[in-house]
Amino acid sequence: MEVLFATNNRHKVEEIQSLLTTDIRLITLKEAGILEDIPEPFETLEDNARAKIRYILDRCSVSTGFSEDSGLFIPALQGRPGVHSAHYAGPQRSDKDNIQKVLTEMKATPDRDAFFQTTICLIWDNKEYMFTGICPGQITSDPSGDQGFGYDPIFIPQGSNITFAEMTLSEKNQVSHRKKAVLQLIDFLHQAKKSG
Ligand code: ITT
Repeated sequence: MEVLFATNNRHKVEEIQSLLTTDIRLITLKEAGILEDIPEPFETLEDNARAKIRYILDRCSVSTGFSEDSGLFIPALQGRPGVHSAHYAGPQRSDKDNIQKVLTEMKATPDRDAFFQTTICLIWDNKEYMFTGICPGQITSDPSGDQGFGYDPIFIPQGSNITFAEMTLSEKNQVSHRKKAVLQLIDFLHQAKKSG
């Protein structure tokens, strides 16, 4: 089974591809011949995920696919960076600048709780399905590790004592928000394949 994944983020492709069973192959935007940036103008992950996959399906000959929108939510910062995680420090989308902005805003904050959330929007047979995964954890006071992407160097998932960026891909995949959402997607695709 081939499914289009509407993202320009190569780390997301890598993480999700490594979670999929061998009977599901991702078609990337590059393979579909789409190289443009996908707009994500809304204030919720659900609305942005829906907008991304609809934008891409309108532009290619494929009728089935999914997108995901994700972000880091910090209650002590009233939920920021949230849906604005990718360009929190500005349009240049620098992971380093985003991390620095979060650490500066949290300097005097003892409450280090945070969570990552991924929301996947699948369009299948003209219908829309949403799958959500959450990973709770804590924000460190300094960045540590060089694996992964985004805010991985400052996020320690619950039950661990190292950051996502100090983990291998398979260690991160055991507990990540993305994995929790992808497992629901895989379940759905397997059921759909059986019944159709
Ligand atoms: P697409 O829209 O093309 O899929 P993107 O990078 O713009 O790619 P999002 O709009 O969903 O993706 O932004 C999510 C941002 O949240 C991402 O750029 C990171 O800064 C952060 N993020 C999401 N998941 C993360 C993870 O597993 N580890 C670290 N940071 C993550």
